[in-house]
This record gives sequence, structure tokens and C-alpha cells, in this order.
Amino acid sequence: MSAEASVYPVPEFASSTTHISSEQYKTMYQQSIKKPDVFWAKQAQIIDWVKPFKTVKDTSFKKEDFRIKWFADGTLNVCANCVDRHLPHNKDKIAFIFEGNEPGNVRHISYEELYHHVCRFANVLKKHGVKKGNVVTLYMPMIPEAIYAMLACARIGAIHSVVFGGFSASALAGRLDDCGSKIVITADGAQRGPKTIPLKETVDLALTKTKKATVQKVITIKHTGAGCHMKEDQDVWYHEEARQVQDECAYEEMGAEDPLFILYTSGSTGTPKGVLHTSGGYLTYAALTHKYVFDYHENDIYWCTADVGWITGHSYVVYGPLANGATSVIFEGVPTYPDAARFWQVIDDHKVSIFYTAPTAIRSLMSKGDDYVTRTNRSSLRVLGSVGEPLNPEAWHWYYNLVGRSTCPIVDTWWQTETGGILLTPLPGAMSLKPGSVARPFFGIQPALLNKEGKEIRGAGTGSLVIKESWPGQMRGVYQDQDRFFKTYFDTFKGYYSSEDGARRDKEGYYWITGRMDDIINVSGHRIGTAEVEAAINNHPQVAESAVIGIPHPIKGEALFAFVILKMGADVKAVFDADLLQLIGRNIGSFAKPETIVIVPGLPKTRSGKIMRRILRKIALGKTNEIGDTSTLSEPRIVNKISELVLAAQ
Ligand code: 7RM
Repeated sequence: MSAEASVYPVPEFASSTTHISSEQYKTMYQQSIKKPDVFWAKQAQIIDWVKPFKTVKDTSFKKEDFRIKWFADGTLNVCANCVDRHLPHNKDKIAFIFEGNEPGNVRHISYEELYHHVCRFANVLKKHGVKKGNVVTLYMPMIPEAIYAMLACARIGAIHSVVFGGFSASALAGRLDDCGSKIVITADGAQRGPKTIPLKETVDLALTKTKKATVQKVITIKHTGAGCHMKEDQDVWYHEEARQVQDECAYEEMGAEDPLFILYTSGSTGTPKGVLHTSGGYLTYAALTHKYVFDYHENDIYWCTADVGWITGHSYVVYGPLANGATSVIFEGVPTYPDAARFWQVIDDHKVSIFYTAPTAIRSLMSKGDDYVTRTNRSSLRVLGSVGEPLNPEAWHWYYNLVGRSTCPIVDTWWQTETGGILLTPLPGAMSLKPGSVARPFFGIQPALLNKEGKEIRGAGTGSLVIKESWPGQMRGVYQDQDRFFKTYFDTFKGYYSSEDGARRDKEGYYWITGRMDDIINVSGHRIGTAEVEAAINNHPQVAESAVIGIPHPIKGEALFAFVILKMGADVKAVFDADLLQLIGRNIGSFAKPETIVIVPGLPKTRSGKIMRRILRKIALGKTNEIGDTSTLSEPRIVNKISELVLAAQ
């Protein structure tokens, strides 16, 4: 049976209790497309406005009159929406359950406490001269103070730029130079499983590498207790500063289109782009998607495992859940520490009902065996989510059957740093699920598939995934480079937002992400998504993970090359070639059988867990001298190991 043939209809109990039923989805979706102004004017009431907006949507993707503005004449404060407005009714409600790296290190933070922490932080920033429109860089562990700092920026109208705590000093320096940050907020160190990472030391090193020397102050949080070298006039301890200020701070009234944050993301070419998001539209979209996609209700305990260094952390750890007044778990550690049961243990400990994580984590835990899961209970779970990469059907079934005890809908959510929030996803209670598919568009999203000539494909088909009309959460620019914004996203296909992803639409209108457009491989005229082949390979019981790339082939045009990681203790001989090839033949077709399969101990991944196929392509072609900088990989040494194995296999 082909893995995608399975369909999971909406269970009876779900449709009667969720916010949105199938019928409501259809009606609301139609309205959101036909009358976007009416629809968004109403939905934007999910947040509080200081001055109500009169105009709703003012957007065009055409070069002549290119503009993206939402609710432009309205004013609000994002921090006040996430914190202050919950105080009258919910001041004692828990905003965050902090689960530290070490089991047992747990802190509960109520909305009232959050308010005072944020105000104090805002006052410290003000004391150091931070003003509306200034950029503040955060280089932080996943601790509550990271969130206080983000909200403090939003409160006083400063723009935060969070750099993931796993990035190197050079990467941090490049980002500091690009945005001209005057202030850096960091911590003495971060704890990730058995490792301690010296953040402040890395900031010190980064400051020796910056070209523009814009940074004047480094504010350091005491967290691990590691000693830090404190430079006079530059370095201050947060706890000493905090003692000198009040815990009340009025918020700035901001325009809906005032910048909220920038977040650097790598594109296919050039240096990382500072993706700019603004206030009103972004918050509306983050809050609305958080409510409907996860079917969030007041008493849920919500846990998104993302780090605040990524967009998922911004929209679905901080802004969406807080705007909705949710109680969230935030987790400092890693899924495998002290052992591979940690996620499931934390779910039991805090009675988590909504759990949102990444396929890379799911697959890695899957490879450790089922016992880690089955020794826990997980009966509090109601909705499961996935983001960041295709969730292959084998991992989907494991997540669904084992983790979710076959009772929790899985929302496989497709979106990007650029989109601000989720665009394609099932809604629990409204849509049947197809393992491997990201289902349908969220309200207001008009996806289209374009062929090579840039023409829209009707009905079932495969093509470039583009979006036809603006939505409130969309990025508003590349920081200080508006030309690059237009060129990167709106020039390839005139009049559309180009996602650079490929997708297939089946005859029921469900979307299947086939991978980045450069990951579509054409073998003898067959369009093959690397994700599809990987899904087939991963179906093998002894396979933990795989990555498939295309390399030029004299007869077929392109040929597939597969890198496969086996589960611990797997029998290499039994898995190799014949077995795997058969499986691919069965799942997709003989045309999708890779020319080469190499068993490897690991894959080159970015720190957020994305496989760097560009590097694999160079390795497969024997062009290791062209790989270039590998410092952004989580394990740079893996590149040499794989190269050796590929050479040996040829
Ligand atoms: C949220 C995030 C964006 C890229 C995107 C895709 C891939 C994300 C899915 C997915 C298949 C998914 N932002 N991607 N979600 N592919 N299924 N559900 O990850 O900017 O870091 O990455 O990630 O290729 O373009 S991101």
C-alpha cells in the first residue's frame, strides 16, 4: 500500500468540540477570500487596538505599485496585548511553565509576574538609552529572560533581532554589523543537555570581529553561574541594573506598520537576510493561527519546543500564545537529555495538551526505540503539531499512533520565516488528515501552483508554490534592503509571492510539499520530490533518516543519490540496496530508485535541523573543495566523514 493512501477522517468527538468545523472552515475561507476587508476587520479584533484602524488591506505585489500595508492607520502595542490586557481577569494565570535543562528545575511565571519582569527589563533598556526604532540584539539561552527581553523591546518600540544561541561568533558579528545594533543582551551561558555553551564569551569574540563597532553595551543575565570577563563601560550584569529601576513602565503607542522585529534567515544565495516583521498584522495573524490551527482553548497547556532564535519561537512560543493568554511550557534543554523520554516525561509532568515540534526531533526520537515513549502516559495530549520540514508518513504514523495514542490530530504546518505564521495546515476538527500532507490553506491564504512558464496549474498537479494575495503576517521587507525584498520574492513570478518551495495538489485540493524548488529532481522526465523518496526510504524499519539529492546523469537527465542513516544496531547487509530499492519501487515507482545509496553516520544539518542538500550535492559530485564555509552546521566534521564513505562506495 502506498503510504499516502491512508486518510484519517475527523473523529466525531473532535468536530463537536473544536472552534472550527468542516462547514465553518468552508464558509469562513470563502469569506476570507471574497471579502478580505470584512473578514480581517473582524478577525483583527482578536487583539486590542489603542486607536482602531479604518483601512484594512492596502497591498499590491505588482512592481508598479508594490506595497504591503495592513491596518495602517491603527495603533497598538504588541507587549500590552501579550501581557497587560490579561491582567484584569487573569493576573494569576500561569503564562509560562519554565522547564530547565535539569529535570526538576521548574519555575511558574504568572501573567502578573510576567508584567513586572517585562516592565523592569524595559526600564533597564531605557536607562541605557534605547529608544523607539533602535535595534537590540539578543543572543540568549531558552530561558524566561529571553522572552522578557523581547517583550521589553516591543513595549518601548525597539526592534529586536534574536540570534540563535548556537550561531558562531562570526555569524553573530555579521548580524550585528548588518543591523547596527547598539545593545546586545546575552547570558553567561546556556545549558543544552550535558553541554554548557559560553554565550557571553562568544559575544566578546564577536565584538572583536565586527567591522562597524556599533555595540556600546552588553547586558548579561546570570544563568549558569559561569564567570565572565566584564569590560568596564561596556558590560553590565542584568540583575544589578534591574535593582535600580521600577517594575512599572508605560508602553509606547505604535503604528500598525511600525517594525516589531528582524530575524535573519539564510536564502539560497548571498548573506543572511534580515526579515522584517511589523506590529498589527503580524500579531493578528500569529494570534489567529495559534487559536485555530492548534484549536487553542483557555485551559490548554501548550508546548512549542522551538527556540526563540527561530521564527517558530517568535510566533508560536512568544507572540501567538501570549496574545491569546495561554499557559505555555518553555524548555531550555534537548529532547535526549537525560534520556530520549524527556519530551514525553515533561508532557506528563505538566499535563501538556497541545504539543508542537519538528520532524527532525520526531525522527531522532523514533530511532531510539518505542520504550522511551511507552513508559510514559501522555493522556493529556489532544493536538500534535509539526513544522520545519516534510513529516514523512513513517514518522507521521509513529507520532500519531505511539506518541498521540491514535487519538490526537496531527497538524503538519507549512510556513516560513517570511510568512510570519502558518499558511498551509489541517485544522483539527475541520479536516481529515493525510499523512505527509499539509492539507489546506488557512483563512485568507490563496496558494497557487505555477508551471515552468509561470502559468497557474488548475486541479491536481505539481509546481512552484506561490501565494496570490497578501496576508497580514507577511514580512514587510529585508532590513535596509528593499530592492532585495522585491527581487527575492516577487520578481520570479510577476504578481505572486514566491515561496521557493515546490508542492503537489491532489484531486481533493490537499497540498503536499515536495521540498525546496531546487530539490525537485527530474529523472527521465519524471518529476520526483526528494521528500517523497526520503519518505519511502524512511519506511524501512531499520532506517532512521535519509536525504536524497539529484546529480546529473548522461541518459536520464538527473539521477538520485541517497544518503541513509540506519537505526542503532541495524544489520547493514539486510538493509542495503535490494531491500531499500524494492521499497522505493513499491512506494513510488521504479523510476524513483536511486542510482547510489550510501550508508552514513549523520547528515550535514543547520543548527535548526535542516539538511543542507547543497553540501550533499557537492560531496556526491566529488567536489568537496567547493563546499565552502561549514561553520553554520551543527556538526561540521560530518562533512569529511561522509565524503570518505562516498569515495569508498564509488
Ligand atoms: C517555519 C519554518 C521554511 C522552509 C520552507 C519549507 C520548509 C517548513 C514545512 C516545510 C514541509 C512543512 N521557517 N518547511 N514547514 N516543509 N512541510 N510542514 O520552518 O524559514 O525556517 O523554513 O522550511 O521548505 O520553505 S523557515
